[in-house]
Amino acid sequence: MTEAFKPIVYLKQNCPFCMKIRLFILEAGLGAEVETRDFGSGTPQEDTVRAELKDHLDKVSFPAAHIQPGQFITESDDIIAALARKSDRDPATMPIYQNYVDGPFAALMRLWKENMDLKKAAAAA
Ligand SMILES: N[C@@H](CCC(=O)N[C@@H](CS)C(=O)NCC(=O)O)C(=O)O
Repeated sequence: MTEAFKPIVYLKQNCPFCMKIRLFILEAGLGAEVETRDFGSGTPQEDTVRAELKDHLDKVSFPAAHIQPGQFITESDDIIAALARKSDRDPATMPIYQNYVDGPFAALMRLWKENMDLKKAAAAA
């Protein structure tokens, strides 16, 4: 990434989607080229971040990124794809990132879906 504009990523602590971005930035060595706004849930920092983003996104969710001047995006996969394009990196070749996505992250998503299905079944019973 050689352009003057430094992308900003907004990351909530302990958010599994945000963890994908953290690992990608670390493994790609982009720590100096991407600014990270890190905040905990329910903190004053979260209020500041939400106030900063609310006029730029239809719905604020995390991770979020100010990816180009005036362009804000959400969705972890879209943010990683945009950062990868800008920095000419390929996340598919990054073993730590890929291990997280295919391992703990995928397991978490499966458990989340199973939990939703069980709740629906319990509510319908
Ligand atoms: N599909 C989204 C899911 C993101 C998501 O569900 N993030 C949660 C935090 S873990 C969120 O933003 N919840 C709503 C909120 O905090 O306002 C992605 O991959 O980025």
